[in-house]
Amino acid sequence: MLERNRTPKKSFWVYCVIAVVVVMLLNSLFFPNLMQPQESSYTQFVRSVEAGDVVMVELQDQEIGYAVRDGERVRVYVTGNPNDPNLVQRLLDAEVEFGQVVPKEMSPLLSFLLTWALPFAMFAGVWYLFSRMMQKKMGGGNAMQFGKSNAKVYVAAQTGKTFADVAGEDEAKEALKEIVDFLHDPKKYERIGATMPKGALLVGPPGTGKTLLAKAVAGEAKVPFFSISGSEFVEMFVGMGAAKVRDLFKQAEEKAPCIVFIDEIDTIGKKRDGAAGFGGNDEREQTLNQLLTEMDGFDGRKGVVILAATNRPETLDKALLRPGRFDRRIPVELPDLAGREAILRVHAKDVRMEPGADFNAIARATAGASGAELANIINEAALRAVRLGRDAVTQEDLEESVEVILAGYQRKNAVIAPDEKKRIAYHEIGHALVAAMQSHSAPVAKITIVPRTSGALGYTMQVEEGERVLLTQEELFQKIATLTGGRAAEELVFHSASSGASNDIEQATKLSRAMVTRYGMSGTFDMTALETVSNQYLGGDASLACSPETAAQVDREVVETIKEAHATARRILEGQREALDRLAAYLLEKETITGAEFMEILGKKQA
Ligand code: NHX
Ligand code: ZN
Repeated sequence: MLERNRTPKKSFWVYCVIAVVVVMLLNSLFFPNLMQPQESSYTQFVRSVEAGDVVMVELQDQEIGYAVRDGERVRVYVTGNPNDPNLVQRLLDAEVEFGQVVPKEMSPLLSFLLTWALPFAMFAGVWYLFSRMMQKKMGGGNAMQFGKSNAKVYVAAQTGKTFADVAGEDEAKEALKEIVDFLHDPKKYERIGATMPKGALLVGPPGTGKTLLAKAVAGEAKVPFFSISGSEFVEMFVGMGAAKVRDLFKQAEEKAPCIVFIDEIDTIGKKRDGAAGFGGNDEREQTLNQLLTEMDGFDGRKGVVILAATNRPETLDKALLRPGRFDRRIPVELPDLAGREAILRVHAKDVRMEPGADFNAIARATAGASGAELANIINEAALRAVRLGRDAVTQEDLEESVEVILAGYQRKNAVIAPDEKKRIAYHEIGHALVAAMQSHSAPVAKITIVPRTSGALGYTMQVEEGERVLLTQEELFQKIATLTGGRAAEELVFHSASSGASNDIEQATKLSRAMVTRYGMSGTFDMTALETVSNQYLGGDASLACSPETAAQVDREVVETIKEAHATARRILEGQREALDRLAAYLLEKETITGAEFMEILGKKQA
C-alpha cells in the first residue's frame, strides 16, 4: 500500500517542475516586451516633434514619453527630460496632445496573476480533466495511480457458476476438481508435504468454455475470482503492464485463497525473441518477466491458484510452462456428440421448449460446433419462435437455427432467374444422388434451394448417424466424389460448368490434399508426413515441408484423386439420369425437401 502511494507523489513533483518550465516558455512567447517603450535620444525627440510625427507626449520628472506615428503604426519612445523651459510651448505650437504614453506599471499583484497564476490555473484544469478521463478509463481509483491494476474482483456468490453449469468437458472438470479440493482444504495437502501446482493452463479452441470452467472452479471452491485478460496488461508505457501484474498478485495474496484467471495469456506470454528493443516488444517482455517472477515468488501453500486460458499454446514462451509455473495443461476440446447434446440441454433450460425436442438430432447435425456456437443456436431458435409469434421453441426452430448458423438467414424474396434456379436444383440433386448411391456416404438429411444471406444459393445437408472420429480412405474418396457431384450434374444436364461450385472445389481440394500430405494415402509418398499443422485450434494452418519437386508431385497426386472422384460422380449420375431429372423437378417445385422425401422419390423408381 505504502509503496503504491509513494510513486505517484514523486511523479507529482516531476509534473510541477515541467509545468513551471512550460509556463516560463509560454510567458516569453506570448508576452514579449512589445509594450515596453524604446529608448531614444533627446535630439531625436526634438527632430520628431519638428517633423510633426509626434502624436502624443507625456512629461514626467525624469523622463519624457512620446508616441510617434510611423506609417500605420504608432511607436512609443522614452527619452531623458533635460528640463528645457521652452519645451512645453514648443509642443503646444506643434499641436502635440498631452496624455499618457508610457504604460503605467502594472500592479505587481495583477502582473503576477496574469503571467503566473492564470497559466498555472489553466494547467491544473487541463491536468484535472485529463486525469478524470484516465480515471474513467481505468475504472476508478486515484487519478495518479496509473500503475494500479483493474482486475475485477468476483466474489464466489457473484460468479455463482458450478461444474453443473459446464456440460461436456468431463475430462477437464476431472482435472480441475483437484484444484477445487485443494482450495477447500489446503491443510490436507500441506500435511503430506505436497505443493499444489501454482498454475493450470486451459488449452482449447475458442468457445469451448475455458472461462466458464475457471469461474466454475471458483464457484465450487467458494473463493474469490480475479479475472483479467492478457490484452489488458498491454499498456502504452513500458513498465505499466508489469506494475499491473504486481498489483494483481498483491491483491490476490490479500484475498487468498482465491483464483486468478488470466484469459488469452498468449498476448503477454508469447515467445520472447532475442532482438529485444528492436521490435518494441520491451513492454510485453517486461510484463511477462514480471508474471514469471510473481509466480516464482509467492508461496503455493497460500492458496492462490492461477488459471490461464489460451487457444494458441504453441506460441507460449517455454518459461511459462516450466515446473512451478503453468505446469498443468488441461485440454478443453470441442464437444463430442454426447457433449453437444448435454450442452444443448443445459442452454435449453433457459428457454421455454416445446416438450419432446430431439436434441440428439441437433447434436448430430452440428459436428464440430463449439459450446458457444451451440448456445447461439438455442438463442437463435428462441428468437425465431418469438418472431413467429409462438411462446415455446419447437424442433423446427432448432433445425432452422442450425442452418442459420451454417449458411445465414433465408433470402425468401431474392429473385433468381428460372434457368439459374433449375441449374441450382440439378446441382444440389447431383450432390445428393452421388451421396445416396455410395456405400460409405453419410445419409442426406435435407436439400434446399432457398438462397441464404451468406451467398449460398442452395445446399445439401448430410448428417452422420453417430459420432465419427475416423475417416477411412474409402470414405474420404466418396466425400470428394459427393462434392464433385454438383458440378457433375451441371455438366451432364447443361453441358457446361458454373462458377457456383467454388465452395465444393475448395473443400474437395482440402480433403484430397490432406489425404496425400497428412493421412499417408497416396501411392507415391506412402506414410510420409509432408505437412505440419501449426495453430491447431485456430483453423490449423498447414505448411508444406518438402522440396519443390515433391511439392509438384503432391499437386499432381491431389489433382489425380479429384479427377478420379469427379469421373466416379459422373458415372453415378449418368446411370441415374432419370432419377436426377425427377428429383430436380421435385426440388424445383418444393424448394426444400427432407432426406426422407428424397429417399422416397428415389426409391419409387427402383420399385
Ligand atoms: C456468388 N453464390 O457468390 C453466388 C451468389 C452452385 C448452386 N456469386 O455448392 O451457393 O456461387 O452444393 C455455405 C456453403 C457462398 C456458404 C456454400 C456461400 C457457397 C453451394 C458460393 C450452389 N451447394 N455457391 C453449393 C453456392 C455462389 C457460396 C456459401 C456456400 C450453387 C453453391 C455460392
Ligand atoms: Zn455444391
